[in-house]
Amino acid sequence: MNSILDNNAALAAQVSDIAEVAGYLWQRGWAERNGGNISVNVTELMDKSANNLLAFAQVQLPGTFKALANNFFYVTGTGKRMRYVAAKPMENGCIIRINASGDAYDIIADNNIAPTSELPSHISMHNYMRAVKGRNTKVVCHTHPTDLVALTHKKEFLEPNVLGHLLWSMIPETRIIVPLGLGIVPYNVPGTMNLANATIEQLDKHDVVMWEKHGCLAVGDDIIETFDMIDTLSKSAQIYLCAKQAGFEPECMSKTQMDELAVYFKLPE
Ligand code: 2HA
Ligand code: ZN
Repeated sequence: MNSILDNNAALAAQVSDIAEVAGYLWQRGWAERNGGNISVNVTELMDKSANNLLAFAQVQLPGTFKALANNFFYVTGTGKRMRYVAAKPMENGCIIRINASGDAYDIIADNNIAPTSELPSHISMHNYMRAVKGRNTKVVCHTHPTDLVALTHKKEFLEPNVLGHLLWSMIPETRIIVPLGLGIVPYNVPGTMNLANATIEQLDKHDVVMWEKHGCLAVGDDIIETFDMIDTLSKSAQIYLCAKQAGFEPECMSKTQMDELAVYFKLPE
């Protein structure tokens, strides 16, 4: 079967990175059944002929996302499993094109696979990052890291900055690789715009947020680096839980040690 990737090496390389990360999400045990979803803005990788591709069907979006007009995204498919996205990304995801008014999309390649049910929330986050934050982030990645989700079951960790600071204090890398810390979004029904809007509020200050008792969502410039942020936070969560399982309270890096890192690596405050 012909694929849109056949004559576009840059797009093929991007989809290959997405498949690589989908494999990591599965291997980590963060992507049971169809858990998690990924969208990546691939507009800069598309060639002009993509505009002539026939669409399978046009679907209305639940709003107008002007900053994404005429943009293209790779999106994992609804109900699709990450372990199969890893093996066959174009059979478990699709390329969509947002229309010129930013209020609808069509699926243009390779197959007529409906995007993740979280698409309206992903699109609203991509739009927010570009229109309001003025950033060219390309990735939204949502997954269910067991250790991080476990920590959202403790009420005091849901207070602003508590969990983020605790995870920063486990290992220097976390302060450096996730410099904007961790946002917390109270429990909401998955796939709803309530959850999306509460997430967007946190994306004002953070690139990674925890959804209480559900999962993690990260925005980033690059799918590999977006995965790395979640992976590093998960490492911190494992160190914390390992110490607790061994029966002691971890000492944690001190505020002075973390502030020193911020100065040395010129991290945002
Ligand atoms: O796509 O993880 O939150 C499946 C989910 C929804
Ligand atoms: Zn989820």
